[in-house]
Amino acid sequence: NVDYSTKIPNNVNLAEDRQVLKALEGWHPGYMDWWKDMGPDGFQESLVYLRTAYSVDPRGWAKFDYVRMPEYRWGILLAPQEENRVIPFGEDYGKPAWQEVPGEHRAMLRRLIVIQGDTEPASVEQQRHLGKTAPSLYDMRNLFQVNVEEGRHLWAMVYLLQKYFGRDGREEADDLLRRRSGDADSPRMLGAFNEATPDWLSFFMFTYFTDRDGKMQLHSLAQSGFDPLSRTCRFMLTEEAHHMFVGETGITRVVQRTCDAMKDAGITDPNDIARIRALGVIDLPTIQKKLNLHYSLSLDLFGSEVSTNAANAFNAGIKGRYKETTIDDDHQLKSSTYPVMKLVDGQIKMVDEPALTALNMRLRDDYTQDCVKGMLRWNKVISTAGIDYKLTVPNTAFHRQIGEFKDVHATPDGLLIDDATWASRKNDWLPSTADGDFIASLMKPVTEPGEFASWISAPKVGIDNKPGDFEYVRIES
Ligand code: BYC
Ligand code: FE
Ligand code: FE
Ligand code: FE
Repeated sequence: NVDYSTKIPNNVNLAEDRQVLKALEGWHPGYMDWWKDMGPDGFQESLVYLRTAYSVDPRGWAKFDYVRMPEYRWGILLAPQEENRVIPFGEDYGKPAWQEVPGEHRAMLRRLIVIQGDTEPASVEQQRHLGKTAPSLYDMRNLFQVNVEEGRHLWAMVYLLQKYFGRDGREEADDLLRRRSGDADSPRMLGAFNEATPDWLSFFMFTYFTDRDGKMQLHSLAQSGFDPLSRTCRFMLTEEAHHMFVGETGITRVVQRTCDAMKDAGITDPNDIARIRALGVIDLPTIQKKLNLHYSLSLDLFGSEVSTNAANAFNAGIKGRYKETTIDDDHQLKSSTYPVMKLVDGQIKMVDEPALTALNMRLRDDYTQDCVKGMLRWNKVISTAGIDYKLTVPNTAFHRQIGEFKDVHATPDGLLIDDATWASRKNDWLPSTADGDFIASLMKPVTEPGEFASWISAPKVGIDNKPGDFEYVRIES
């Protein structure tokens, strides 16, 4: 059900939507220029064993084959239209979902689509140098799979902008190719997307924690009363699952390798850092520091705990809650409250706020629960190895740049501390320059099929059930 006859594969009948097809075809060369400048560095000619979406049927939407990334068929894929779908929350609760942009919510809707769209190319930019230090061809392939799909997510938002927002939509689409992650003059819109992803441990943390913000936000937008946005996000979520798989299994494999090496060397103390590092693996406390960094950066992506933007988007029927349709309440939040973590007289306290303004906090709580679930696996590996150590998410107040705690310092345990204490202890909680240098020293590329770098164990199963020594990337092509 996907039309591959047009230059832009799609299931939205672009062949008969000439104006939008023309707009997208006009945008295409700029996208290709961007991909060549800012996409994976050094591997544009390599053949990569990638999956390409060929339908939106959850069972079997993908086809695997060797593809040169610039020839990847980035397409427009929306989940099927649900018959008689209604707006599931807000002031227009129960009315038919919008197939066109409701005029009074146009600016808000455009803004959310632009912000969502902006993160997708940003992550590709952040990760563009990682191919050169991939710990295996398997990992390299997964990186590139994530990258082409983030590229497709950009296409998904650009389609909405060009189809539904006319001239200003086209301008926004052009701007999405103009901004650059970390650029001083024209940065990406959200904080975490201007941070570096310097090494593969960061990449795995990013796909675990930051792509998971993507999951939560996409779930909220999938509830949208604006049906084309909802359908787009529903399909994007099926791709997102793989990104988080890459993060979860990536960290599991790093932890596994560390524990195995410690066991082989007869080391039981996880804080025996010099000896552990000498084994060519990453010590658990350093993994915890990276976790602290990426988790706290990702919490910032939820915006302020108390937000009128969030309340307005909910009232408008534009952005709902995680699993909105399964929540048993009025879906309007007329009188309910929600407990919000706040700074009151220099102390961290839970305060009941109107649920409507506390929606960012609620989504963030759902996010934290989701994060913690996958982490059980990492801790299982550690405890099975007989090592007394536990990875945990830091307190919400730790290392924040957005929201209630942006002006204070807190320990990972949530103890408020002064500037001097923070300055002297910071390197115990966040990766230091020395930690970064050590990790960087391990980032030696491994390109022999079936082989893995010293600091990460092999995956349990291959992609598309391929054997362990499968050549996922043919670098010389
Ligand atoms: N950095 O009321 P507030 C993904 C701004 S990730 C910089 O507190 P609001 C992916 C905010 O824009 C998912 N600025 O928050 C993952 C506002 O500015 P204005 C991306 C920030 O609006 C991995 C002001 O502060 N999708 O897909 O309720 C790889 C006050 O805002 C930040 C979305 O985020 C920040 N962290 O919520 C690839 C969904 N936080 O208007 C992809 C769409 C806030 O005063 N976006 N600000 O100039 C949204 O739903 C909302 O915009 C936010 C913020 C949740 C981000
Ligand atoms: Fe994405
Ligand atoms: Fe990051
Ligand atoms: Fe993603």
